[in-house]
Amino acid sequence: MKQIDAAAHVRGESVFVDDVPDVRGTLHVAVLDSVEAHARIVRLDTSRAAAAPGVVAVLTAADVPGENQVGGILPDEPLLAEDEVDFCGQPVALVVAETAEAAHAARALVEVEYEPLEVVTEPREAARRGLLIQPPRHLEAGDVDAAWRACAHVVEGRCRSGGQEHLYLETQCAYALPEEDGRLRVLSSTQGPTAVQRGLARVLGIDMHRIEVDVRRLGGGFGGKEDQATTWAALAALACVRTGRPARLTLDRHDDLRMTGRRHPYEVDFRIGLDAELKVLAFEATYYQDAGAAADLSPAVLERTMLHVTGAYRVPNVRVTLYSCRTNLPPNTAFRGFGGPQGLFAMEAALAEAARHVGVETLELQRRNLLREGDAFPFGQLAEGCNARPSLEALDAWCDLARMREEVRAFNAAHRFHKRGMAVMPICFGISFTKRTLNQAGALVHVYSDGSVAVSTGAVEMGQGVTTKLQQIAARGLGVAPARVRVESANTLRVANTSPTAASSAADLNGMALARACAELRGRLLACAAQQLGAAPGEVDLVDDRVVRNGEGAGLDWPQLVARAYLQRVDLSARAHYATPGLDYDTETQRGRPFAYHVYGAAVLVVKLDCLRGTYVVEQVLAMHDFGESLNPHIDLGQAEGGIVQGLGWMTMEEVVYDPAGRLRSNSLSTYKVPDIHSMPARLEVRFLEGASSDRAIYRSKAIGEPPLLYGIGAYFALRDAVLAFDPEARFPIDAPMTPEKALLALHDRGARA
Ligand code: MTE
Ligand code: LUZ
Ligand code: MOS
Repeated sequence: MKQIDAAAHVRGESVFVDDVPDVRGTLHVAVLDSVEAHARIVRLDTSRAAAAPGVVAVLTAADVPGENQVGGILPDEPLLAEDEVDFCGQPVALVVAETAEAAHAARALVEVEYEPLEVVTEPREAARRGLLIQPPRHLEAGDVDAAWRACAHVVEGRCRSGGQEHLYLETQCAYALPEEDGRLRVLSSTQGPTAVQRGLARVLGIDMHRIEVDVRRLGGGFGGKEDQATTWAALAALACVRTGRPARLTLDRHDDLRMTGRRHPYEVDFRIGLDAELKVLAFEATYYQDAGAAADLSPAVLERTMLHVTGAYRVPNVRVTLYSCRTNLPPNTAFRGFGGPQGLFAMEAALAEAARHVGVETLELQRRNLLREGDAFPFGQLAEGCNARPSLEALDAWCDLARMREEVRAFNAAHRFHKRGMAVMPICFGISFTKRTLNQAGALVHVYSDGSVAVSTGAVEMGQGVTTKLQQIAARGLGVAPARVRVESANTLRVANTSPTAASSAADLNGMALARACAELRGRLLACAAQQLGAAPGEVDLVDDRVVRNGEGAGLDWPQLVARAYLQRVDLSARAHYATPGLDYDTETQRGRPFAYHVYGAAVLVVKLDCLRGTYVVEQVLAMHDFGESLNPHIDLGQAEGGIVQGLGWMTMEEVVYDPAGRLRSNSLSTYKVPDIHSMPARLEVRFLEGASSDRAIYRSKAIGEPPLLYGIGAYFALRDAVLAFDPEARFPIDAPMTPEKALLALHDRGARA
């Protein structure tokens, strides 16, 4: 089945928040943000802006009726700045006007006087000063100190991976409409309808039942709207309750780039030890996460990093310490992979350094240390249904990695100024929110008397195809044609207490709740059918829109059955709830089972580097991926390809640059480069690992949204391989992304080697 939104998207008919026509009297909101990264506000004068043409109100922190606070995990993030600003881009005041143009024009008339304070933009510097979001996290397994003594090789190093801009096509936006009795209806581009509902209740000081949040679809989220959509919905809602009129807020691209957070940059110091057989015996590391100026989701991201420090490998002795560092930058947030990619990057860096030190191929170390069935992760969970080795073996059988290596070597021997590089990237990603509570979902199904079906869950469509999958799940669960099923918007009135669409779990969790609701309805309808046909309940079933009895058509189709059930006063609506069983991770002891299961796979990447210019192309990415039994192979392939390219961007060209004053330099799409059609690998192929299935997710499928991004990490190490082919003595920091500038320095900067 095709992505059901596809046709409407290409015709421009799909409705996003900005496409919803303005209700009469709608006002427009522009946000004035801080131009200082850290400062005291000594004067804030809104009178000139308030007097400007078209302006209806100018609002500041003093106008917030409830709590001026949007921090989800820690209460450390004011909605509007009070007497201090902590990052450039922090909202300070709102201009509410009759038109968006008037609001933007008047923004410049708000007068703010700042008294600058000391700015910290480096996570290590923040850690040195004790500027931490929370006490450091620490995870230990085995006996690292004893293990070093048994090591034949011990290698130390450090690495850094950079931030990444979500660059959803639809920028952050919300539309708040006042209703009777102090009620509010909010259209929000959010991954978390309930998070927005809860956040607005807090900021406005009203009950959650007065706030309806409705989400039809997003023009992309990628984690950027898991938590950070709340701020913009709250600002629109604030304008709405303060003026009593509908209010709309849409960030333009520059505002969005400047004001919102990104993927967390990480710096890591590591030490890795191997025995004489090249088995990794010990891994010790310190992680410095750049959280930005407020907690946002950083503690959760840090936890996921901690649970991914060993990547797809078995490491018996581990000791890691992780710091979440408070800097004067916009709060960083969820981004596809949620700290997992940063963990895997550091492990690959350690293996690559160890391989170079020992003088073997990294692939040799990877092969010898990949997880096997039943191996323990450092937090105690066992690798079950472990497809780490099967994925690499299947990749090898498909591509012949030794032959590929030979071809790279031959090319490099024949070319002086062009070098190819190759890397294999095994992945392992835990599925479930690490916060146990979030692993639940609800579904509501109505069968109307004509046989058509309407489904509601908390799942938010953001291009990943969850709506299509839910439609398939409902059709399969009821035994009807998919065309009978309509998946409705995610709406807090229909399904309450939803988890954000995140952690790749939307189809797993909502799909399971939906399947349960459908099973309930199917049972009721089959009882009705059996009665009608005078059959025993076990004899009848629903298949392809009709009732079958002992495998034969029984002369009763779905609409007839539904009409009959309605006449008989059978309840044609059902709701169900699902909570992932078996999760028992204890954050105190840091032991137990945080994940329902892991997703595995292996990819090989080949790059070609122009050693005079530092420019390069990613020529091939071939991935053998563990999809489980895919719910929808078309959608899942799209997710894999999109995730891979987003990972390539993170590792190669997407460079977030702040100056020491904390001002964003890569503040537009001319200075922040993302992969486009021209940077697609000439050969990008993803295959389905055979025999993969999971008994822990809906219809034996596996989550797909985030894991494939991790293959992109291989691009960094393939480029490193190419640099070392040009100059085996090259010394350069492991610092992703490997932009062409950095590649050029790695190739030629003698100074860096001193
Ligand atoms: N695909 C598209 N097209 N757009 C997106 O915003 N977000 C990704 C992934 N794939 C995203 C996407 C992220 S970060 C997650 S967590 C998952 O989709 C969420 O959806 P799922 O749980 O249905 O996989
Ligand atoms: N969000 C979250 C996530 O709150 N917890 C998680 O574990 C997670 N993992 C991936 C993406 N988003
Ligand atoms: Mo995805 S980072 O879990 O929204």
